[in-house]
Amino acid sequence: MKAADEGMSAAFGELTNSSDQDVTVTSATSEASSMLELHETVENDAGEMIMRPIEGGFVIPAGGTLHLEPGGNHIMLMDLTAPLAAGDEATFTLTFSDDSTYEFTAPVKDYSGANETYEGDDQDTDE
Ligand SMILES: [Cu+2]
Repeated sequence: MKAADEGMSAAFGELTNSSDQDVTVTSATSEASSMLELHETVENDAGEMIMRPIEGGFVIPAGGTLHLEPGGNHIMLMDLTAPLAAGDEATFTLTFSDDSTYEFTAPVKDYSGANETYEGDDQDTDE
């Protein structure tokens, strides 16, 4: 997770699917944010890179890995419940299309990137 005092932040990492079937992440929850969204980053008509909720969720291919990274797919923390400082940790729960869940803990790190513009918003995620 990217360190932030308030407002929005994002979580990045790798999700590996060791099964022989595609799986789809349909939602995420965390104590770190009252609302989370699954975002993709796309180019809009004006040629700007914007992020927006991904339609249908994150698909992790059978035997494959989904990379969550700045400038790409990521888990968006829309409204932090408390400041995220480097060294903190937060637990996330992913829900899949078959209603199964997966829980993991992610560390907070200082990171200067990941300042994509949110669709319909003139502000970026940075201070
Ligand atoms: Cu986002």
